[in-house]
Amino acid sequence: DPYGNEPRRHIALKPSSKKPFNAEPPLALLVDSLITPNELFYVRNHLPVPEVDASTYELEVCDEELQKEKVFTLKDLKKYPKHTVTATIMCAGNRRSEMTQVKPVKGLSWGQAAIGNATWSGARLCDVLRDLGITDGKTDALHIQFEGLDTDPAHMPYGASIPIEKALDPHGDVILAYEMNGEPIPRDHGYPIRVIVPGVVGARNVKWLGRIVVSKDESDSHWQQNDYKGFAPSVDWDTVDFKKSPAIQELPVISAICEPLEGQTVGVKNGKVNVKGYAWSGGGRKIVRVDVSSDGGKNWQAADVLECDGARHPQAWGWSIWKAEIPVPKSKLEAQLCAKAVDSQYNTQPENFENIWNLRGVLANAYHRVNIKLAR
Ligand code: MTE
Ligand code: MO
Repeated sequence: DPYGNEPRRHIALKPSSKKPFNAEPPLALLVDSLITPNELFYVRNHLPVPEVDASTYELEVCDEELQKEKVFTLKDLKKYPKHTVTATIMCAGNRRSEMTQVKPVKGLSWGQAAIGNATWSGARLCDVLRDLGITDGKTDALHIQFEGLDTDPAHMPYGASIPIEKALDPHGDVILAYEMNGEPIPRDHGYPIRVIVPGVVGARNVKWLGRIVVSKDESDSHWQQNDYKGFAPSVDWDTVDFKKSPAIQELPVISAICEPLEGQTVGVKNGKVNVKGYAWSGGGRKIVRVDVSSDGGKNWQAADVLECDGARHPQAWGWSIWKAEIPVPKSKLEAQLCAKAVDSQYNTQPENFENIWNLRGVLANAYHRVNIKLAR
C-alpha cells in the first residue's frame, strides 16, 4: 500500500479524501489567530506522502541550457542566510463547494478553509541560484521548475513551475523553506524542504522538493499543463483546450465569513450580530478594506481588519483577519450576510458565481454569502 506510511493527523482536520489525504480545518478554528497552527493547516496531497530521511536528503538544482548541476544537502541549504516570511497558501479550489451550487464542477469539494497562514523560514531561492551563476540578465531561461519527491505509480513526480522573474526578484521572497512556524516542516507540508512562493497559488508551492530545473520551458507536469487553469463559463469538458489558458500563478482577492456558519441561529445584541472572517489577495497585494453586509449586499459596512506585521504592498504575503458588528434588518428572523474584500490595487471580488463559473471550480472568489437565522 503506497499509503501505508502516512503521518498522523489532527482529529479536527476533516478529510474530503483519505488516499491521497486532503482535509481542511473547521472554519471557526481557522480564524482564531493570524498564524494557522501547523496541525490545523489544510492538507492538499495529490499522491502518497514520501518518506524522506533528512540526513541523506539531496536537492538537485540544474540549468538546462548551461548544463550545470549542483546538489545540496539540508546542511548546505541551512548555510545560506535564514530568511523568514509570513505567507498565506491557498488552494486554487478553495470555496469550490459554493461554485458547484451554480452547476457541478470537477474537483474536491473544498469549503472556505483550504487556506492557511504561516511563518516560513529557509534559504532564498535567488541566493541559491546566484551560486550557480543564474542572475537577472545572465540567463535566457524563463521558468523555474520544481519537482516533488512524491511520485505516482508510473514514478512521475508532482511538478510545477513559476516565471523566472518571481524566483530572481529579491523582493519576491521565494524561499526553500525548512521551517514552518518555527518547527521543522511537518511531513504533510513538505518535510524537509518545500518551496514557498508567496502570493502564488498553492499548487506551485511544491512540497518534498527534490529537483529544481532552470529552463526555457514551463513544467510539463499534468498539474501545470492540464489542471489549475481558469476558463470561461461557456467552456465544458467537450470543448476545453488546456493549451488556451495560462497556468494560474498569482491569485485574485478573496475573503470568507468564518463566523457565523451557514444556517446557524445567531443571537442579536443591540440590533447587531458579530461576524468574523479572513481576506487575502495574491501577488503581495495588501487587503485595504473588507465590506460586510447583512441584507444580501444592498448596504455595506467596513469591518475592522487585523493585518500581519509589516504588511505592505507589494509584499503583503499574509492574510488579514477581520471582525464586524453589523446591524441586522429590524424585525426579520433571517439575514444574508455577505463579505467582499478590496486589495491595494483596488481589485475587488465578483458579485456572484454565475459570471465566474469554470469547469474545474477554481478561482472561486465571489462575495461570500452566509444565510443565518436571527434569535431575538
Ligand atoms: N507539492 C507536492 N510535492 N505534491 C502535492 O500534491 N500539492 C499542491 C502544493 N504542493 C502538492 C504540492 C497543492 S495543489 C496545494 S494547494 C498545496 O501544496 C497544499 O499545501 P499544504 O498541504 O501544505 O496545505
Ligand atoms: Mo491546490
